Amino acid sequence: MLKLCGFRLSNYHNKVRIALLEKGVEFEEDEGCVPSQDEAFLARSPMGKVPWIELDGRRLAESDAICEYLEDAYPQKPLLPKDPFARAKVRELILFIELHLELVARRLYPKYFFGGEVSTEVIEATEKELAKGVRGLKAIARFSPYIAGSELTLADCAAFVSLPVVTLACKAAYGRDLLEPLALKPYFAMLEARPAFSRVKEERKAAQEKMLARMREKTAAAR
Ligand SMILES: N[C@@H](CCC(=O)N[C@@H](CS)C(=O)NCC(=O)O)C(=O)O
Repeated sequence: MLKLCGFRLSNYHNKVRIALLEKGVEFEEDEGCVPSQDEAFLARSPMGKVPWIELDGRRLAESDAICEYLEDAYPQKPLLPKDPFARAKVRELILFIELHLELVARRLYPKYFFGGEVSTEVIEATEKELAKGVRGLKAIARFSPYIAGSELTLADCAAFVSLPVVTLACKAAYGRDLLEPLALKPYFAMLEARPAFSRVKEERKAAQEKMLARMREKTAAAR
């Protein structure tokens, strides 16, 4: 059986989980895979990242490659349109969400999520880059009602897991949500009405609570 490896706080892991659940693919999950540059980990995931999938002794990394594989292997419930141009438009949306927004916002995470340092120059430059990404996504997103149009697609899976993290980072860094012009609230509420989306969101929350409890225990033990 297909095995998804990663952890439930990862937006990329959760994107693949939603796609699997929406498509009704049976899978097992190894949710204890925390990114690492250790040799043993790199032997399973060459970039030391999550997620990846394992199937019949083979491995596949990169969430977009995994989602495309799922689309080819389990076409029954499609998450990409049939028309080649419409398919490319969905991929364009995913790139805007991940490359021009989430990966840009990620420069802020060391300071605002992990208690590290990020220079003022980087914080300011990131704000400008994010504004460009928001403008770009607003220009191509349809929200009618899904982000690519009338059908649910992989772009909705990507938006649902990545854009809230960008919002969190923006609020922490700039005191406001740079994604505001996208007016995402009703769109997310619509997606959350779907069992796959709400389940992944709930399980992400549970994983976060578990991690925070573990951290509290560790701090208490160190005192
Ligand atoms: N492009 C990759 C990104 C995966 C990714 O960055 N995952 C994060 C967790 S959300 C990770 O493994 N980070 C550890 C690292 O970058 O070393 C994908 O789509 O799968």
